[in-house]
Amino acid sequence: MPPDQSQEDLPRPGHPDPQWWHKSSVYQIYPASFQDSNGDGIGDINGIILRLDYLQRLGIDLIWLSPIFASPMRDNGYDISDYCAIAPQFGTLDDFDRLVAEAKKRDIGILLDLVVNHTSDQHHWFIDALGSRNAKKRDFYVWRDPAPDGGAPNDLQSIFGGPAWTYDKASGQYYLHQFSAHQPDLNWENPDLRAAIYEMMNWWLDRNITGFRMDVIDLIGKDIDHGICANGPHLHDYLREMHQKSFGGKNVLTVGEAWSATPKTALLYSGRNRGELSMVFQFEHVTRFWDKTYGKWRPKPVDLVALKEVFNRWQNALADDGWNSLFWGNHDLPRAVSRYGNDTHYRVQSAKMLATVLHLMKGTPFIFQGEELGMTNASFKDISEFRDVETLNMYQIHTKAGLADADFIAGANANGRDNARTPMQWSNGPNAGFTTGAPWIKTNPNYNEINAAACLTDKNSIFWHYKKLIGLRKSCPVIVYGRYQSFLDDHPQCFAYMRELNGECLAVIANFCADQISVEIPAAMRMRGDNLITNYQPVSAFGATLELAPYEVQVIYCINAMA
Ligand code: TEU
Ligand code: CA
Repeated sequence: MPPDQSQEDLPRPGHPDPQWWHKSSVYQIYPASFQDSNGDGIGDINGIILRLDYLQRLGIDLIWLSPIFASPMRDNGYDISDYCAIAPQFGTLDDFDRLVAEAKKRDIGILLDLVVNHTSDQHHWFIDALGSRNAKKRDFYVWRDPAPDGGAPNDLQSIFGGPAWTYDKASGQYYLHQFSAHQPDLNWENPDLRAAIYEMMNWWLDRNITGFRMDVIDLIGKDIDHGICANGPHLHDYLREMHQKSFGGKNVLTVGEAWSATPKTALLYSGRNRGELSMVFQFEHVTRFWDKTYGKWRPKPVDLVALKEVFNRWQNALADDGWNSLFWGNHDLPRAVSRYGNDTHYRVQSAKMLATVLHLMKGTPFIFQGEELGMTNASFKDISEFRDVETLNMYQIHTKAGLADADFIAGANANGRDNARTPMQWSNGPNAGFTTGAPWIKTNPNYNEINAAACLTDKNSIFWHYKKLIGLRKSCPVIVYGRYQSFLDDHPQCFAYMRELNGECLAVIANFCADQISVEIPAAMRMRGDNLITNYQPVSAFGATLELAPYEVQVIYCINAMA
């Protein structure tokens, strides 16, 4: 939540352009799976309002709300049919206004999900555009003539599988959809379309939201005739225009989802004099461990040296300009503790370790619902249990091509999007306290053990560890602005780094494996100070060697170590 102007921080050493969101933590809510309030098995806005006290207790500053707009829900709301209406299963505009007001009372701001690379095929713009080349809204979408053989204009594939072009018989042209055929791409080259989007953004900004998460924003500047989808030639022009025409000067947070982002392009989006976005989500720590041919459906084990190389490169590249987002998971990714930690023998220890290593880096941390409980991947047995459009499409494609059912399901259980979408586990009551009805997607049976009620009563739980990290970011400038330096880059089990700001310093040493290890500590990290946070018994000094238990993390804070 942005502070009132009068309380605005004075510029502090360590950053030339301090922003209120530099010390914020964001919590992502996937509305269908968070809290059902009326027993229909689907989470809703009133359910979120019921849980605001819980979020306030956790200490987060902002909620990123995945889409809540009118939608046929082919892609759970990432297919919007009316940008200015709320999906009836989620509630009403009044409910939404109440959510904003109730969240504000708790110093929590709301970020809406801006999905403007595409709409639903049920959006009135597309319904108008379909069928005639002269339709008023025809040019709001991307149409091309068939190839000479009558087939698709080119062989571009949709991200959800199959061709990215669908034929409209009535008008004799194909329309582009980088996702499912029910999600036609908008034509950002059309200035009227752009104006309509900015108007819609301003309509929401006037309802007192605190910013936007921007869905696949790197796809809007495409040059499809030259085969360029992501990071196209017009992307940054559009983003600068969007900034000027909508949120610029409004003191909001904007984060663009950009699978194509590199440290270099991240500076174009988030550089302080660029007039574009606050930050982007980059995915190198995710895609680095995908298979070259089968992508996420055949995941590779996470290699710590490669993982550190990614984080270190991003921390260093955005040290003086731009800003990092920090996250392990979201609604498209597997559960953090299952992917990067150890959800069988060291679930609690590894979840706390992962949180610590990430939250003490420079950037704005994002927590995906249930991550603060150490929720784990779902393990579905049969394709009928999956709900995600991408998983279901890919199942058809891969099994038709000869992949065994069980192999596909193993891949989906490791990396599929439904892992993140099982209901939030509130208690050990029926359906984990998520609904009194039948949940739209199966609850993870481990809710008896893993749930919010149990975490809240156990002061050693993952929840309290997250709360502590969120609080530390608010009270320690070195966490927000300190210079990052990595150590032991080639060590296959240990993640080690320091942060330093005006003589204050922080040393973080973590064991990423299930063995006890003995680490030789680099000279610069040997120090005595206060233990800031740990998941085992606190140590207050790093000597020449350090014994670390499985997934142990130790953080020491001291003043003047480097002075
Ligand atoms: O995701 C973008 C996206 O490309 C993902 O679908 C991801 O690449 C995929 O899971 C990899 O296999 C955003 C939203 O976060 C996602 O939920 C939507 O489905 C998608 O855009 C379309 O709006
Ligand atoms: Ca409901």
